[in-house]
Amino acid sequence: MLLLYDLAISSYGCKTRILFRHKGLEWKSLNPPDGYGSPAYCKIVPSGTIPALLHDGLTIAESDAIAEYLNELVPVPAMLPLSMQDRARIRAISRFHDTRIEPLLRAFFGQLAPANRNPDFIAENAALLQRRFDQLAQMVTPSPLLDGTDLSLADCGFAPSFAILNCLRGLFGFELNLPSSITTYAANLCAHPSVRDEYKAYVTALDDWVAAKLAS
Ligand SMILES: N[C@@H](CCC(=O)N[C@@H](CS)C(=O)NCC(=O)O)C(=O)O
Repeated sequence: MLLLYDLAISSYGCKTRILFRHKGLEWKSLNPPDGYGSPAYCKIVPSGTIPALLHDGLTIAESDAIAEYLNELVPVPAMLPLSMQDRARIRAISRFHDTRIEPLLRAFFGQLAPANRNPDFIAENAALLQRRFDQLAQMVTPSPLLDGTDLSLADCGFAPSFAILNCLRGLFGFELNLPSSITTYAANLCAHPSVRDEYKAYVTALDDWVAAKLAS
């Protein structure tokens, strides 16, 4: 049995759930006891982060490590390309997403409560995000996904990030010209059979979470 410490609103959890679906795996999501980061949860997962996978005596955090583990556990459909160079390229894109794009999206969360809003911060963060998406467009040629027609490990994290981006743009109205190749990629990714239901569920969880923040 695969157990995942997770919450519906977790973007890295969503990344992992897309992988489960693509691999045809059944899993059970568990709420971290007392919430992520809590002393009770840190006793199980020392970093306190979600997602964390429990399987066959292994407890492992970090979504990319979980993704590689699942890809080895169930090799078909393969989510890494055949050649060593292409695998390195896909891993690099996944790291770029997790370390350069997602943290900028997350940085907007502190601006949700109307009383905390700082227009300069929002504009500056949007400019940084623009730079990262322009860089992404230089490093990838989606056709239609990052590794051609096969869903790869690098694609999974982008789905929740596109949901967050759509939500934040609607809310804050900041300037961002997503390169056209990335706009097309987002549409293709979110319509993929292994992604679309999880994407839809994530949008619902995100809308509920944002509504609660706006009311706070
Ligand atoms: N690098 C981690 C990031 C996971 C992460 O930041 N998860 C958030 C929830 S979506 C979290 O646990 N935040 C709590 C914390 O950073 O202490 C991964 O890829 O799993």
